[in-house]
Amino acid sequence: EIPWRAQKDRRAMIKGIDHIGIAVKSIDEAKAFWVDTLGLKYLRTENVPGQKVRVAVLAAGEATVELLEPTAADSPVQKFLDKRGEGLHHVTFATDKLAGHLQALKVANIGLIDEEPRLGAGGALIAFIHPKSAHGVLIEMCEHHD
Ligand code: CMX
Repeated sequence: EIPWRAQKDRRAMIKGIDHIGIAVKSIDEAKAFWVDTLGLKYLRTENVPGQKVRVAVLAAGEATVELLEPTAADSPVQKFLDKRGEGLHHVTFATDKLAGHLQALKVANIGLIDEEPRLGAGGALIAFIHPKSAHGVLIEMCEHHD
């Protein structure tokens, strides 16, 4: 049984969808569909060395779509492309007090890829929940400080 206070804390954990990550072989090629055809506004491309990806950020209302292109053979996105091909890679929820929420998730026996927040795109703090603990979806939690 989840104590009342813990339940309340959990309801406050997710503030909204921050972005949806799409694994692509080439950002340049994928932009032809996502930007030129679908009309999402291109905002910027950045390198995220800690995750071995290049990320193109596209505006989609309150949220963004991130096109993820691997920058190394051992990038998690390269592994995903090899195994499954291009497609939906992860969903990212905005949160605050990320470190505290990670502790609560760990206590609840949720499989965490990152037990501590780490640095992601745009200088945000991020952490991943393993898809095995999330009904087959790779979930990222992110905390912005801007
Ligand atoms: N979505 C859903 N399921 C996924 C997945 C994904 N993105 N990636 C892997 N899986 C599944 C696999 O299909 C596999 O399932 P089965 O055992 O049923 O076949 C299982 O998870 C294990 O996958 P794997 O190929 O053996 O890969 P690893 O365990 O080595 O790595 C993961 C998987 C999720 C732990 C790894 O990709 C990871 O650490 N990801 C977090 C970091 C990341 O993805 N960074 C890139 C984005 C960075 C950014 O946005 O800035």
